Amino acid sequence: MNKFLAQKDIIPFSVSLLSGIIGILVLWGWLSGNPNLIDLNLHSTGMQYNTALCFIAASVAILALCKNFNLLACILGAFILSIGYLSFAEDIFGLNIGLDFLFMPESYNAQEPISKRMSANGALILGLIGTSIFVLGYSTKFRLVTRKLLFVLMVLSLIGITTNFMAVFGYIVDLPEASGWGSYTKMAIHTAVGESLLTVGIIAIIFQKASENKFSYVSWVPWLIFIVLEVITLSFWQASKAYVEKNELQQNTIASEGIRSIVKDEIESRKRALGRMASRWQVQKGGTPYTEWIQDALNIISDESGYQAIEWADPNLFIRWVTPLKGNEAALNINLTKEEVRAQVLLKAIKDGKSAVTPLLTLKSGHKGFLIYAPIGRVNNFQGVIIGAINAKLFFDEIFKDALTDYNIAIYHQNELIYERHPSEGKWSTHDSITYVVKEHDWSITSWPLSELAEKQHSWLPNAILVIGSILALMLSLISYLAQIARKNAHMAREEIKVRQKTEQQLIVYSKKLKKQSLIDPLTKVDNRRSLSGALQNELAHLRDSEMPLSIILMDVDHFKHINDTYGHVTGDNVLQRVGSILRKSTRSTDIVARYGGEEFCIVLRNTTDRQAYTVAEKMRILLAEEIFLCEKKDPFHITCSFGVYQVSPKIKKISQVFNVVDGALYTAKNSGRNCVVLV
Ligand code: GH3
Ligand code: MG
Ligand code: MG
Repeated sequence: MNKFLAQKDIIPFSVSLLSGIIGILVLWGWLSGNPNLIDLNLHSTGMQYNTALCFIAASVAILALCKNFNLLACILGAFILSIGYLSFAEDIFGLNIGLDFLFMPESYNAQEPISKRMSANGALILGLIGTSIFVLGYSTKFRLVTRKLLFVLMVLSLIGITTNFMAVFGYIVDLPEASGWGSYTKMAIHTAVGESLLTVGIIAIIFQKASENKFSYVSWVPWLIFIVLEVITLSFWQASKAYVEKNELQQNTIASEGIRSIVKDEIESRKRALGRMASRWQVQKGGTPYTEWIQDALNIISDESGYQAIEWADPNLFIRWVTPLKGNEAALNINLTKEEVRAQVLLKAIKDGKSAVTPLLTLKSGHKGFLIYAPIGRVNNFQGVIIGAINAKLFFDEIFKDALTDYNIAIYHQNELIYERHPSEGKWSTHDSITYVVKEHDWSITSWPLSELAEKQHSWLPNAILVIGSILALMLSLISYLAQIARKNAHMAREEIKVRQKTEQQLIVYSKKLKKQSLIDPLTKVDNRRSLSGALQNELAHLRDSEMPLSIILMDVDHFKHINDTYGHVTGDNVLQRVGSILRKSTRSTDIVARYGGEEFCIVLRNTTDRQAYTVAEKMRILLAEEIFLCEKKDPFHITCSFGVYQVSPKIKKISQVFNVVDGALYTAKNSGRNCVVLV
């Protein structure tokens, strides 16, 4: 890597390069009037002019943060956050402060506008990006970077990146934008991608600042996991809600269309039936065979539901017969021109020569209903009119008997309820109901799902997503928190074990040292009396069973008192040290050399007979006698030593017995003029 592009800068550099390119291309699209650059998938959700400007500013700002041009980053950050938050406020409060055109050259206002307002969430996240850039620049410049501050910026960035990710995801799975979060996910796809890139750049810089300041970000992890999962959960919750509502609306719309077409079809079919009856009789000149009229009418009544009566009015528009007559007597001899509404429809039907339907009215029987007029012949050949009087309640009851039984239906005529199915279900909720106005009859038909169906339609899925997602978010962040604690504890335990092991080793070394010290004579470095006793006791215990001889030499420096007196105690000590070392050198490693008392030494020789021991002692005596000792300011001098030698009898059990015997030999040596070896 060269000096300009350090390894740590690779991520911020590349993301700012990419988002910068996006910004420049879109800006170019706006300036050159190329909608393909502004709106990639041409659904009128293009990247806005201001967004493109902010993208360019943000990519420069991220580079500035990398290279420590903190003031520049602050200025650009302030620009971006102002545009982001102001656009967000415009969106949320429905304002227009002219921000959309502020930076746009005049001539572009005239162009066919793709919506020029940033989407609310796009604007909000741009605000967050601007804030992060500003705060990073400011805090670095004035050395105010703290771990908490970086944590907060990290949270903002994660909210930003997850929301953008969900917006991109919304495009991939084609989330609806009708309701819920979905309406906010429709930012342009390249806005979402670009904002994600910028956020990644900011996160990389946050990590840089954290490591520059040696902040550990490990403890952030549980929080960050929670935030990411919760934002994803909320997005899916809203998206699934939007989906469910869209489906529900679709289903209910289809049902309502069905209901409306049933009404229309049924009325049309009645009009046609009466029309057929009328056309059959229009060809008959002269009188009307009453019985055949009646038979025709009875057929229609039995075939089609809801008829109160079928009547015939003569060319003067007086009703001349009614079928069935019973209960409808009041209609006979009525002059149809007397009532305005009826007359209007009737005259139009006669004029057009086509069947026509009256609005809702009160029939002569007192029931609510409507009339169908089927003229016999046209105006110039007018022979009267066939009238179908239909009882509205019976009619609707029949036609809706088997239709869409999951839905409630209410039909109004000029705000008057004329029919309702399943009235026990009470009022519909405006949310679920769909109303159609049937203009020609002046009816409005409202339908809405019955509670059972509504319950089915109101899927539990969105809430399940919310609950499960939130629980997952909580659990995973908790698990990562516990894992961190466990790791920390394990680390501490390992450290403690290390310390203990070290201490134990030190203790072992120390105790070995102590043990050694307790068995060694500090002056001469040969074994001390304690060590000698232990070893000798051991040898005596095995002596009986062993074939091997054991010999012992006891040695005493002659006239040592005189040496001390003549050359001083320090020289005396030196003499003792030299004697010790000479004795050690003139024995085998299996032999024991020990300081028995002041200037007395004892040598235990394993697997050695008294004769052999004698030879060893003699050799020692000569070596010691030949050794020259030096003393400052005095002449060099020699010493002599006396030796007692004894091969230990297997019968002997106590050490004291051994020493008594050998001491006797030494005593003899002293008395025999010293500087000699005496064998027991
Ligand atoms: P002899 O030939 O009969 O053994 O005469 P001696 O003077 O050697 O015998 P004695 O037992 O009377 O004196 C031993 C002396 O050794 C007495 C004591 O001061 C001296 N001595 C004992 N231990 C040490 C020691 O550690 N360092 C020195 N410098 N002198 C010691
Ligand atoms: Mg002595
Ligand atoms: Mg002595």
